[in-house]
Amino acid sequence: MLPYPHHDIRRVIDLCGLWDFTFLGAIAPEKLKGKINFTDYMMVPQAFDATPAYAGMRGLAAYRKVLEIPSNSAARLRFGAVGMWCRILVDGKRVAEHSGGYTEFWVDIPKSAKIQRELILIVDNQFSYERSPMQEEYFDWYHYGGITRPVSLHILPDTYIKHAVIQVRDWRKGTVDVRLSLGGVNKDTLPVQAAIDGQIVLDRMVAFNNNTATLTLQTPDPRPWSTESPHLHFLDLRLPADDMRLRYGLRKVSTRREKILLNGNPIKLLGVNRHEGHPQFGPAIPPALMLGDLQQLRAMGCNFIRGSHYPQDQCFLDICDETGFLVWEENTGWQQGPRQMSDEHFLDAQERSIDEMVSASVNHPSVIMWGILNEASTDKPESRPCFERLLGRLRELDPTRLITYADSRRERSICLDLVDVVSFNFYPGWYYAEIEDVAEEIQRHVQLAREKTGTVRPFIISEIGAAATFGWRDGHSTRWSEQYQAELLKRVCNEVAANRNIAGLAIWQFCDCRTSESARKALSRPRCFNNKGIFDEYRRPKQAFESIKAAFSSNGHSDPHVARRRRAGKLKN
Ligand code: ADA
Repeated sequence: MLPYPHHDIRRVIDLCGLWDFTFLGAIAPEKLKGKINFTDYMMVPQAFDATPAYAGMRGLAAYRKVLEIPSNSAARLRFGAVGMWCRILVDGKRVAEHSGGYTEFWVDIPKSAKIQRELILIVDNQFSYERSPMQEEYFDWYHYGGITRPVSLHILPDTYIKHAVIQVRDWRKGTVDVRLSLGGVNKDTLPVQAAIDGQIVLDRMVAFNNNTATLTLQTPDPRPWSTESPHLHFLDLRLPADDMRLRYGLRKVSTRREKILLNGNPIKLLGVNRHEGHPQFGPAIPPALMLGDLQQLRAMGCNFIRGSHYPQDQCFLDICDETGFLVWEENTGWQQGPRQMSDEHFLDAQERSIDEMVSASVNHPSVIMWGILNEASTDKPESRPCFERLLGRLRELDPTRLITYADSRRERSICLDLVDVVSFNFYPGWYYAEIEDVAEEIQRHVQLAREKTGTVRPFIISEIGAAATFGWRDGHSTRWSEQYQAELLKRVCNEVAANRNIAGLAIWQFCDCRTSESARKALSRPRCFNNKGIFDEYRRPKQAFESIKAAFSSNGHSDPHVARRRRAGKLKN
């Protein structure tokens, strides 16, 4: 699902739809022998283990599709995401393997005189540290399997546009740097044409060094991107035989003491953590539902989403670009300890995944922050080099965005000086202390963030919340009741809105989500769901929805879109 066509000249074949499918059982890929018998069908995108026929199954599954590629032509496949590990075969030959269920990756198809080509994917959703070191069973969300995001086939000329990164150099004047990378046959020079919003801004021979050139372009009629007015510009790049269309927003993210600034103005981030999950689709959320989620958030007065705890669907980020939401985009991780932090195999997988995340998401104006490794053991000496390496990689890939990570070790953490924004996860009134202590605990953490870094920098509450069983409205207002959750979150929102030293809030969490079925987890997770959602898993609001909305609007943080339309005279009070 693309919100706008990415190519006019290049032939792109959408491979979403029905694929041949078979579930092979709980075996290791090395044990797979002989010809695969395809006995069923599966929709792409979809998590196969979210369908009633294969619900909860773990093992290997095979997917097949016949492709048509012009004889001896270059071609590449783009996979939005495959959970969790996959091997890709073309005409029976292994061409690639990929691990990590939430990032986009590309696969080159070997040239052939044959037109019809058989594509087979062996997909594994079994927990295997060897194959999928970034996803482990103990995590507090359910790891689905299958081709969970869209797939497309790109038929390519000999030299083609591989990637283009747009960096805003001056958001007021509309100057942008475009780093253009070529794929296929090397070229030292090539004619390039660039148009912005339909006006040609460059048309000349361009010299490429190692297949890369940086073009500085001027937006003819620059309009800034903001949460209230998320204006997007279109860039069309043309080579003699290929093209690419990209969108960008003219905006700048920076910090000044305890504030996060968007285009020079302080902005308070108010929002939620959101898992990509639904009982019937797993992480393959239909675009209509993505928009529905954002509409609910907007109604509550939110402007911010932390994509917990993995890179988000590109379609979701596209909708955030268009609707003016701000996003914390985070690489996959959950409470890893010293064992993983000091393991090269794990670090390599993290680094590859960070590269893929940045490559796919770098042009989204909605993404203002990168994060890694939720709640890792940041108090252990093994973690410091790991955080230095991975955060360093992020800074190297993208110096224009803020860097953070969600820290739960707080007092004991030894990594907090490495970030631009200090973010703490803590649960007063749920895992410790009482509901009456919420405001004071928040204030204590603001102070703690300053003491730990010895400097004043923005502070975000990256997780806070309480569980409520949908529909359990109990006169006693105990923990697990909707009333308790609503009251706790009201106190959180009021304190955050009133406290000038807090730059942002991401409530845990947008909606209930399926989680690990291990006995250890299940006993504190009724139904094997994490029930701290403001909505249940079908997006039915709990009482907290109204209390958050009331708290944000009474503090002047009402829906920016409503405010804009009101100012424009389109709505009465
Ligand atoms: C942690 C974690 C979340 C979730 C939450 C909870 O802070 O980061 O993923 O597990 O706790 O519900 O306890």
